Amino acid sequence: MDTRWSNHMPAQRTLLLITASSPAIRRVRRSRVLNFQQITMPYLAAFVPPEWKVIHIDEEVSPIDITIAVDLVGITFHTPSAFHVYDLAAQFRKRGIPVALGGPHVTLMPEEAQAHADVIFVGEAELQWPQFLRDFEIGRHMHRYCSTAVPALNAVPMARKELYHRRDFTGGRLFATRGCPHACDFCAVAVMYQRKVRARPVAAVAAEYASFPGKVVIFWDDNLASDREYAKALFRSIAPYRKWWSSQVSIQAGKDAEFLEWAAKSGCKQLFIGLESISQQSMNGVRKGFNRVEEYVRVIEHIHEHGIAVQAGIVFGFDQDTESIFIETLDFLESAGVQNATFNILTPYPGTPLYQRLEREGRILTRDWSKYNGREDVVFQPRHMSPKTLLEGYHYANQRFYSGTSLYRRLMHSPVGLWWTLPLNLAYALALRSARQDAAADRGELLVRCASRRSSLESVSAINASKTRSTRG
Ligand code: B12
Repeated sequence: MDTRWSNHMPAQRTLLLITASSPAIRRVRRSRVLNFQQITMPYLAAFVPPEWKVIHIDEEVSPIDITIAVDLVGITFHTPSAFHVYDLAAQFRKRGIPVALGGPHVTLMPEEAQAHADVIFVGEAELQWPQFLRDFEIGRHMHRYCSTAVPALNAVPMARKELYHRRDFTGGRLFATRGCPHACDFCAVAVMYQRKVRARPVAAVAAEYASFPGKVVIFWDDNLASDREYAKALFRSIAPYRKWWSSQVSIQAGKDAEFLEWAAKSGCKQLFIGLESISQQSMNGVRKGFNRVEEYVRVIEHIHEHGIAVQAGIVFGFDQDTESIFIETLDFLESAGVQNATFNILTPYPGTPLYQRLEREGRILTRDWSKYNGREDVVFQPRHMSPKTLLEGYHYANQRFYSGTSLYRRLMHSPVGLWWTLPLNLAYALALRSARQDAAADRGELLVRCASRRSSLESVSAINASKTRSTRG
């Protein structure tokens, strides 16, 4: 129990909520055209009693004034921002302002986070956060609140809209379900939510969906297809609002005609699918064998047939990946006519089974969490290539995917949503180019030259292809 804050509390208390994003992760993510708003803090604010004044600072939008007069600070953050947040926390605590930390990194690394905070929240906080605020008000709070049971989401409030700050070009964001039934080795969600999938009542989700004044809505669900019957009921109830929406789903969604039919009727314009890899061995190796690579083309076509675009989540660096994976993946994405892709370098987030295995095998190269960004740094020793090759292959993938030729091949193959996928692809191509120029300037170089890397990757691919041919022949 901590009783330090009970005295001299003003009648109205002020709570500062921070959505943290370190300068390093902002630099890494500068090529993202759409920088989506995180829900967490506007949502947690909805649990705060009305006597509190709540301020939300989203570091993607504005810097933090460390001299601000507040009674309590709450910070949410991902692993790459951890050191930055510990620094921020230290500055507030030096001024005698208590700091509460929560979010994925805290849940996965509680001992580390505890050393930098007055109070930490391990796991989901729907029950513990209001409890803590009550404890805080009477000056008797604990240092750690753990969610002992996963909370039901039957009666959770809508996030406070006035606390959204980012102009992310969407009209609204919400979540309908939480959790995912799968246990992929690299995914933090499986550890955070213990594979327990829960859903908000359809009517409550539909009411929040309808309450957004904008046309485009994002469902920030881990896997909106976790419970497909629930999802279909939800789609039927949001269809009358005639908005457009997108969400993340597992590959099973693409095999379910009724799911896709209702998704399309209710305004779904794009589905993000974690295809992860076109190597079945790689998928089997990280317990994502339910992704059947031989089904990818049919699944993508099926989604396209419903007028829905596909954004593929792709990860490079699995143990079975060799240098040819980059070219082969891009060949696949182009021939399948995928509209958008998010490429990631495999990153073993601490607390995941992947991290534990690589640590046992002595393959973790750094514990500098700021490098756990999945975009600019390789933090482990890949099995069949050097970290440098993995990084170059990742850059090659981005550059080729957003090149004019690739754009033409992909969008001509499937012109689904061409009117918006074309400008979005062009915007990404421009953003990537300017990010490359900034990166080159950061490093004091004139130009980042990937052309030579491309030709060397292509020669590796050609050698592999001829090897395969000669084996077959
Ligand atoms: C939406 C989302 C995004 C959005 C917005 C996030 C943002 N920072 O702006 C975008 C697309 C921008 C994004 C980016 C990234 N993301 Co992301 N993202 C998600 C996703 C799908 C949903 C998060 C969400 O809104 N959940 C709903 C809210 C209500 O839940 P919550 O945040 O967990 O909060 C609950 C508890 O954790 C707790 N809580 C959280 N914080 C706090 C703080 C306090 C004080 C308290 C009391 C409680 C508390 O209370 C809440 C209620 O229970 C999650 C998956 C997931 N389910 O977490 C991945 C996830 C969080 N992302 C992840 C990653 C890796 C990233 C990136 C690093 C990817 C990249 N390579 O660029 C970046 C980092 C961006 C950044 N600026 O830091 C990982 C995090 C792993 C980790 N160890 O940190 C996750 C878990 C995905 C995964 N499968 O592994 N992301």
